[in-house]
Amino acid sequence: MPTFPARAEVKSTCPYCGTGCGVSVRVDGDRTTVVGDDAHPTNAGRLCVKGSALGETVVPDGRLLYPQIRDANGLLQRHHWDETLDHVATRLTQLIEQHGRESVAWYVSGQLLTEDYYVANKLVKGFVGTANIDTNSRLCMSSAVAGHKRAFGEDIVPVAYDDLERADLIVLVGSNTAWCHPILFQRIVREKERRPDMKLVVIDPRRTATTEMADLHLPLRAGSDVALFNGLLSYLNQHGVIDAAFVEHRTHGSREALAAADASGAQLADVAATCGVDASLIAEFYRLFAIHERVVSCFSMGVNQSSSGTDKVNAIINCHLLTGRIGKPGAGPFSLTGQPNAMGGREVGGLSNMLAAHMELDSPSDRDAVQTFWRSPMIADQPGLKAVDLFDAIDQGRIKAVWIIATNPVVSLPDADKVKRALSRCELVIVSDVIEKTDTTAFAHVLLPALGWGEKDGTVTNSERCISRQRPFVEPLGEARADWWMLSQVAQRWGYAEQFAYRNAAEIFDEHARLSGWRNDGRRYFDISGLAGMDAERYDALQPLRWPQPAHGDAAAQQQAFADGRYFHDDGRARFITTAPRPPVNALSDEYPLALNTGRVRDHWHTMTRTGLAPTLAAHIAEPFVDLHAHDALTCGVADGSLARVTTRWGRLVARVRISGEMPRGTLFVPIHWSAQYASDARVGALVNPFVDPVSGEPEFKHTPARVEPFIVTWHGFALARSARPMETSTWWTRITGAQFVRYELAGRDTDTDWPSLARAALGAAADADWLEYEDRSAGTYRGALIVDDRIEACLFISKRADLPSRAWLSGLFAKDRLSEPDRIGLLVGEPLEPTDDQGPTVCSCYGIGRNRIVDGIRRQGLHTVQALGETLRCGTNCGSCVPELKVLLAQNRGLASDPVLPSI
Ligand SMILES: Nc1nc2c(c(=O)[nH]1)N[C@H]1C(S)=C(S)[C@@H](COP(=O)(O)OP(=O)(O)OC[C@H]3O[C@@H](n4cnc5c(=O)[nH]c(N)nc54)[C@H](O)[C@@H]3O)O[C@H]1N2
Ligand SMILES: Nc1nc2c(c(=O)[nH]1)N[C@H]1C(S)=C(S)[C@@H](COP(=O)(O)OP(=O)(O)OC[C@H]3O[C@@H](n4cnc5c(=O)[nH]c(N)nc54)[C@H](O)[C@@H]3O)O[C@H]1N2
Ligand code: SF4
Ligand SMILES: [Mo]
Repeated sequence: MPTFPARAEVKSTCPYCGTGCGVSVRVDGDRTTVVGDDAHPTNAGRLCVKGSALGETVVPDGRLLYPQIRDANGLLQRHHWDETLDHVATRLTQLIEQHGRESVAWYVSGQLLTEDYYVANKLVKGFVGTANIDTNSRLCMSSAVAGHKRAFGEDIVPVAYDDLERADLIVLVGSNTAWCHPILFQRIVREKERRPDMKLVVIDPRRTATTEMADLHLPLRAGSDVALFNGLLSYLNQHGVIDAAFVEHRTHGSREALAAADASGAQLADVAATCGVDASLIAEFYRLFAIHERVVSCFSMGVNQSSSGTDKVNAIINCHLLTGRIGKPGAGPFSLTGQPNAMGGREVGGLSNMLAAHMELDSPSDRDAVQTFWRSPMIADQPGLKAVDLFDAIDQGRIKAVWIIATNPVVSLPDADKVKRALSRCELVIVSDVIEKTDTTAFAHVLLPALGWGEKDGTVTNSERCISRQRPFVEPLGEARADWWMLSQVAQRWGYAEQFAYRNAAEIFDEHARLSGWRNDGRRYFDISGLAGMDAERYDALQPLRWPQPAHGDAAAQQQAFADGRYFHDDGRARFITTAPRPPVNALSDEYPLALNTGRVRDHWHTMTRTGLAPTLAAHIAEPFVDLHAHDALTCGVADGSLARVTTRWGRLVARVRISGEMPRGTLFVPIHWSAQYASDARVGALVNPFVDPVSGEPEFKHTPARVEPFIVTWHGFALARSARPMETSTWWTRITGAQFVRYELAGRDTDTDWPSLARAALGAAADADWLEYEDRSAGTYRGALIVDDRIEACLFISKRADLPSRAWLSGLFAKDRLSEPDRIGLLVGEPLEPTDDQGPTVCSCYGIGRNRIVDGIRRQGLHTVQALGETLRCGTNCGSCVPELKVLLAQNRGLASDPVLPSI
């Protein structure tokens, strides 16, 4: 059992995005307070709202506590760790003996610590002898990895966060940085405030919180980035913006790349037509790029998650190579990593086509190096299956067993219903998770409880190659154990006790560090051998630092990658890659005329297994939605706030229509977060086409042809209740975690429901209960509130239309110990007697400031700047993630007099 030393304050790293902010944690009884770590180089004390709300997720709710094995009746039964691990080891051995080692697979995650990841990769590639271990980074970073390897000869990110502060132009391509890397975005915004001449260009089909802050927004057609950057390459060449010496001596392939770029991009009008963007906007972007020597091009999922993702990456890198704007302060292409340890996973070779420590699976000498170092009986010599193919192989019965660790593929893979089917057919599904009920654990034959954040101990590496410690600060719940421990236990049962004798994370990190220097001699940039030899105590005290950290040589001098003009292809030169634009694989049609784009919202993390627990985070966007252009809504016959069905060739879902004004015509946006645990029918993965990039294998998550239709219901409703009670029987529902209650949004098709009886059955009817009720059967309206000891216990509101009373107002009533008389009257009439009681939907999650309050401040109090709003209402002054939304509200309401207060849901 890992022992946890009691400390007053523990420094750790945020387990969400690849920004990798440092946190400082205090535990007081069962309350955990998380603030930014002032000393961390990434965030210097700041945190976004997800980081600030971490304390709300360090809770026992929903945790997977014990190992379990499914019995012959299909029921999960609790077992001892020893029995469970014996079972896992024996069953895997049986399957390998019967069907060969390619019949078993692992599917892991960029949310594993480097130490867990290292052990998983070592076990599978060196001791099972297959490379059938892939990771959710296939869905995320694999196009960037492939692009880096093609251009640089090694997967190297040559930019650091300081470079953003040194740049004169920052280009954000396919990145909603304001919501997905908030602290990084704030560093950009602050620098821009300090140096207003610094320019920010955002390239994204949608208008987003990020584009709100941009000098120039190019709303290009989905998938057309290669055309845009080929055009840029051609333009730079035409205008002589070239570092000729660098191109000649440090690169190869410029001539071919330029010829290909000219073919599609020599004429601005052609680029404008392909990208669907006004030629003048494109010309302005090209001009800005040409005149600024210090330019950083950041890119993330709008680039990577595409059937031409790797080419997009290289088309961007080509422009930096032509201008020699790489390996210098304030310049370079910058792949923003998504998950907290996406980078660490690449260090250990987590992808099925990589070996450990940036060594290559297809190099005999690298294989020999790794095998010798590991003292392993074998080493995989063929690339394993990539995520989408891996689940296809499970579906086809070629893979008989899969061990899934720290990822939720039933939600997050494309064609996700097929993933369900594959898992339901698979002979042995082992799942290690921190949460008991997920869409994926539902298919497990063996469930292994893992340590959660706050219990885990190890390291992660962020977007700028900074290694930082995640330290434990609470005792593990139940029998949860480290992922590396489970894997090592199975290895030991297979007779590899010596090679997997780890007693703690420090020993694993030490081995990882040593391997990085093994037979390296400067051939690989990834080298942290200087960190080898730390004992547990020094490891525990490890301060954040960037790699490389070689044992020999000057680490500080090597921090600026490529500063010496040396790349990692055999000849030491970088490569231009010839790229030709191609549209998304799956074209729009009459049947599916709209392009479905998927992505993230500000306050949720992926499949919500953790952020779904935090009331603060549920307040910003409570429900799954489909965002579309007003014209398309009209054509499809759906109205703002109503429910719509979205259908593709692969699947369908139902979500709330939102007409935000952010979507270009012909496109839809649906968030990725809602699983079957949180909504009846909103798992967007089921709709996404499974086409992948031919080089990286990364799926085309951002483009699936779809159609939208009204989803007809006869009633809408919602319920709030202090103790969770199932309201999951209606046709459509979403569950939302509140501070003192659980909330359900509901809709249904049945008529003649006896609402008073249903309310009592679903929400409780204690003998001393006092029900405040109003019903108008002919109008289809019902309002009922259960009051116990003057406190509201639960309520249910039903209407034929979606315009129900304000949830924000009702949430406020749950915070009160006693209801006042006006509150009671409000419940009966269905609206607050005093309109200021209704804050509206939350905009600033940190201080819980709602839209109505902000609009009121702008209109009635004359708060006409973000600063004035912050000074008076506090909104936007903590994490700052809502500043772009404040700007939109200011633009909409400045100059409008008081009243009417916006309606709200
Ligand atoms: N709040 C929050 N933050 C997160 C996460 C989270 O779940 N929630 N997840 C983390 C992870 S793992 C990741 S990978 C990152 C992802 O971070 P981002 O990549 O910033 O996020 P996404 O919302 O997936 O997509 C980014 C943008 O790409 C745009 N886009 C779509 N198609 C195209 C195209 O063809 N070209 C261009 N140029 N743009 C396009 C979309 O409209 C979208 O606004 O976020 C990390 N941070
Ligand atoms: N349509 C669409 N799909 C997408 C994307 C998209 O943009 N559009 N983005 C893709 C991207 S970039 C990503 S990164 C993926 C993310 O997709 P997933 O990885 O499936 O999402 P998570 O919800 O983060 O899943 C992590 C799981 O691990 C558990 N967990 C957390 N910590 C630990 C731990 O330490 N050990 C163990 N054993 N379990 C742990 C959590 O409870 C959770 O169940 O989604 C991809 N899918
Ligand atoms: S930006 Fe937010 S989510 Fe990302 S690491 Fe920092 S605090 Fe965590
Ligand atoms: Mo990701």
